[in-house]
Formats: sequence, C-alpha cells, structure tokens
Amino acid sequence: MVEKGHPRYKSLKLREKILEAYHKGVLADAGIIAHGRGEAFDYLIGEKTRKPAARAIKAAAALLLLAKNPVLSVNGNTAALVPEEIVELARLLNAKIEINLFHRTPKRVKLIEKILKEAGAEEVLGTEDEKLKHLKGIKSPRATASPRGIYIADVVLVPLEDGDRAEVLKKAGKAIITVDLNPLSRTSQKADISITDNIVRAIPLLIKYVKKLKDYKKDELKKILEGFNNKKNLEYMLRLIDLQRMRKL
Ligand code: PTJ
Repeated sequence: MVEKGHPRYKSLKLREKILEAYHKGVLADAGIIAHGRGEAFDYLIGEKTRKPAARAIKAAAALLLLAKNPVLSVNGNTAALVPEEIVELARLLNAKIEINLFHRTPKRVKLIEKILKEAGAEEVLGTEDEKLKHLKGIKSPRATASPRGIYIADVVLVPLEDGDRAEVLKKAGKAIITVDLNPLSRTSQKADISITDNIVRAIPLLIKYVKKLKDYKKDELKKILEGFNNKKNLEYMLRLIDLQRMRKL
C-alpha cells in the first residue's frame, strides 16, 4: 500500500497498476521492462507534460480530427493504464479501437478485449474472431491488421509501439502518432507526430484538445499541422532532458 504523502506516490501507483495487470496476464513480460524504461525517461523530463509534448498533442488532435479513418491501436501497457480514456477518445473521434500486440497470445487478446469492453467500448477490432490481413503483403506478424481497422486507416495512434511495427505502418502509407517517453526510440524517430510524455498524462490532454478543436474548420486544423515540425520538437525534448541533467550535476 503506497502512502499518499510519499514523494513518489503517483509513480508507485502506476507501478501497482502495471504489476496487477501483469499478474492477471494482460501485460507481456517485456511490458514490465518497457514500463521501467518509461519511468526513467519520465523522471528525466520532470514527470510532467513539457511544452514540446503539449505542442505534439495539439498537432495530434488536429491530425486525428482531419482523418477519414482514424484508428487507436491498443497493446497490453495501454490497456493496463488508460482503457477508459482510449474509449472516450475513440468515441469523440468516431475512431476504431484495434488490439495490436507484439507478444500476441489468444489469452492476452481476450483479456484486453474484456478490459476495453468493460471500459465502454462497443466494438474492438483485431481480436481472434477476425481474419487479419497483412499490410502491403509483408508476411511478418508485425504487419497484421484488421481489414476494417488499421488495414484501411489513414491515421493510426500507436502508443508504446516497437520500432518494427512503426516502420511497417509508415511503409504502408499511414500517418502515425505515437506516445513514447523515449524521444530517441525508433518509433519516436519514425512517427509523424511523437508525443514524448507519459501515456497517463498524454491521452487525457489529447481528449481535451480534441474537444477544443472539434468545431475548427479544416483549414484551421491544417494550419496547426503546418506549424508543427516533429523533428524540431524532438530536438527540443532532447535539449530539455540535457538541461535537467546538467542542473543536477
Ligand atoms: O503488449 P504487447 O505484447 O504489444 O507489448 C508491448 C511492449 C511495450 C512490451 C512492446 O511494444 C515493446 O517491447 O515496446 P518497447 O520497444 O519496449 O517500447 C516501449 C516504449 O514505450 C519505450 O520507449 C518506453 O520508454 C515507452 N514507455 C513505457 N511506458 C510508457 C512509455 N511511454 C509513454 N508512457 C508510458 N507509460
């Protein structure tokens, strides 16, 4: 039991959630390691949404609102940390939710589907009931996609994704948005919009921006996107991490 007054209260609560999901079989073994890596980066950015991340989130909201077929991809860590928020975001955007696992087993797919349904999702794609297609004919398990979801999507939100998958999605011509605390990861480097923030802060803020920009005209949304430069934004994030470290030396 973590005490509310503990200086690392929020971080330790997230650990509890992650471990609980692990023991239920929702999380892959590697999901715990991925979370630990995320914690380290979160510490370096001060465990709050920094300005470059907020800019990326605003651009992501604009891109998702402009999309014809937006899809939110969900893995074990995402399902463990922000299931309700993913469902709310999908509802606001009229987007599909698709389970996409690196360490895929029928049991994990079922458990994650249950979590999403309990969080209010009406439909969940990428389950075992569907015959998945291969993107661009690449016969890798990393290239599977639901024919009604990622396969036909123009914009895909892929939080905490591995580099191979991000590459396959890019090659298939999708615009991709990621949430990844490591600005140097292959996914962050490959994505069109990289949100360097903890998913537990990023998705609620993305919801706020989607609500705020919902009635903007297409031209106005396009202007937001034109004013956003992902490469530069990642550079700012890296500089910020350096500065934080220097202050402590
Ligand atoms: O559920 P599965 O089978 O699809 O597996 C999911 C994992 C996360 C295990 C898989 O996709 C994987 O191995 O990912 P990586 O390559 O470890 O990348 C995960 C990235 O997410 C790392 O760069 C972490 O720093 C980052 N990360 C971890 N926790 C968070 C995070 N980013 C944002 N918010 C977090 N809470």
